[in-house]
Amino acid sequence: MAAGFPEDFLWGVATAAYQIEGADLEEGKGPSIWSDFSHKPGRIDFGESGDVACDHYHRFTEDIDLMTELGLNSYRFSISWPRVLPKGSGTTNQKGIDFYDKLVDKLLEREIQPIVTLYHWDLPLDLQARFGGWECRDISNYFADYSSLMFYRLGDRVKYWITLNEPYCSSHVSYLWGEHAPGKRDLKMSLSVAHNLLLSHGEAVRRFREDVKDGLIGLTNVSTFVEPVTDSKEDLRATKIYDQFVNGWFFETPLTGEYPSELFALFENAGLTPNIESEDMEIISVPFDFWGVNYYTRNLVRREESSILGTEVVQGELPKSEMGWEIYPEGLEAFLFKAYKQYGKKPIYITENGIACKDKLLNGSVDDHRRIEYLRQHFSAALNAIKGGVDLKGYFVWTLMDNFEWARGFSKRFGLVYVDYNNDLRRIPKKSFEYFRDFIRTM
Ligand code: GCO
Repeated sequence: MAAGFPEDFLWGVATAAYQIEGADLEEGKGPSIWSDFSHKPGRIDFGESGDVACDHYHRFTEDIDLMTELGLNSYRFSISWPRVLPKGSGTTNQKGIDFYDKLVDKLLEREIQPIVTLYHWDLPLDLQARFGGWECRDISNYFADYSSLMFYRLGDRVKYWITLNEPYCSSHVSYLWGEHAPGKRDLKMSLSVAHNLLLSHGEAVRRFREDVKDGLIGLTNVSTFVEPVTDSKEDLRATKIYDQFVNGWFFETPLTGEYPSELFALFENAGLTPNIESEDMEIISVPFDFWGVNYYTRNLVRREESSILGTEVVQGELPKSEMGWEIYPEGLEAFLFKAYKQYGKKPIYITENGIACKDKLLNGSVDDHRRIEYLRQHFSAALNAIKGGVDLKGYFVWTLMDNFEWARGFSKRFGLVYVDYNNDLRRIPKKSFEYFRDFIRTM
C-alpha cells in the first residue's frame, strides 16, 4: 500500500473507449460523432483517427496483464455507447455487450475494481443525425435508457459508475471552441448542450437508484485551479467569473440545482441562457455519491474587456508539458481542498491526472523521468489533501498507454506504457510504469 494513503484507497489508471479500443466499425459497432469528425480534413493533427487506436478491443487481455503487473486494484474505462447500441437506441449489439462483459469479468478475476464511465464523448452518430444529439433535450431520455441497459447488464459486478466525463468538454470544447466533435462554435448552443448534459446526468442517476441495488455513482469534471494574474479588483473578479465558467457551472449546478448566479445573470442579460423547464433543476440536482476530479494544470486569469466573460486566460511561466499545460502540483492540492469544502463535502476520486511528455524509445526502453517527477509531486499533493481532511478515495493516472489524444491525434503521449505505432502497436512499459508499480507496493 502506498505510504500514508488509506488501506482501501483505489489506485488505478484511466482510459476512454474511442481513445484506445479501435475496431471502430467492427462486430456490429455503430459510428460515433468521433468516427465522423476524425475523418473531416484538418480536424485531427496528421489526419489521424481512432479507427484502430491501440486495438484494445482485440488486445484487452494483454492490457489487463499490464494492469495486473502494475498492482492496480481498480481501472477506469468508458463504454462506447454506439458499440452496445449502434443507433443509440433500439436494437442492441450483443457482440458489443459481450466485449464489456468479458472485460469486467477479466478485471474482477484479477481483483481489479472496474469504474465505468458511461459517456466519454463518443455519442452515436445516428442520434446526432436524427435530432442534433446533445443539442436536443430529448437526449436525456436516450441517455437514461442507455444507462439503464448498462446497469442491467453490468450492475451485478460493477460497483462504481460515472455518468459523464467532463461535460465542460462535451459542451464548450465541442460547441464553443469547436475543437472536438461535432466542432461547432456557438455559445448559446453550447450552454444549451451543457444543460442537456446535466439533465442527462440527473436522469441517469435516477435510473441508477431504481435499477441498481448497491453501488456508487458520480460525475467527473474538468478541475482546473484558477488563479488571478494580479490581486487587482479587476483580475480577482475576472477570476471568479472564469472559475464559475470552467468549474462552478458543472460542480455547483448538480449540487445545488442552481447555476452560478453571477455568470448566469451575465449570460441571461446577453440572451444566451438555455430553455429551462420547471422540473429541470430538480432532475439535474438529484443527489449522487462522489465527484470525479480530472486535474492537469492551473489557469491564470486576468480582466479582458473584449471577451464576453470579460476574462482572458494567460500563459504562466512554470515548466510545461507537451500539451503546453503548466506543471503545478500545488494546484491539485488547492483544488481538492476547495472542491471538498465548496462542493458539498462529497467523497472525491482523482479520476484523471497525468502528463504528456516527449517520450522516445531508445534501445527498447523509455526513460520518462519527467513523468516520474510529475507523478511524485502530484501523489504528494494528494496525500497532503488527505492529511488535511479531504475525503479522497482514489487516484487514476491518465493513462495506461499512449493513445488517441483527440484533436492532437497520437502525437501526445500520456501513457505509463509506450505504444509503438510503427511496430504492431506493441506495448513497452516506460520507467514511470516501474515507478508507479513500486510506489503502489511501498508500505
Ligand atoms: C480529458 C479527457 C481525456 C484526455 C486527457 C488528456 O480530460 O481531456 O478526459 O480523454 O485524453 O485528459 O488530455
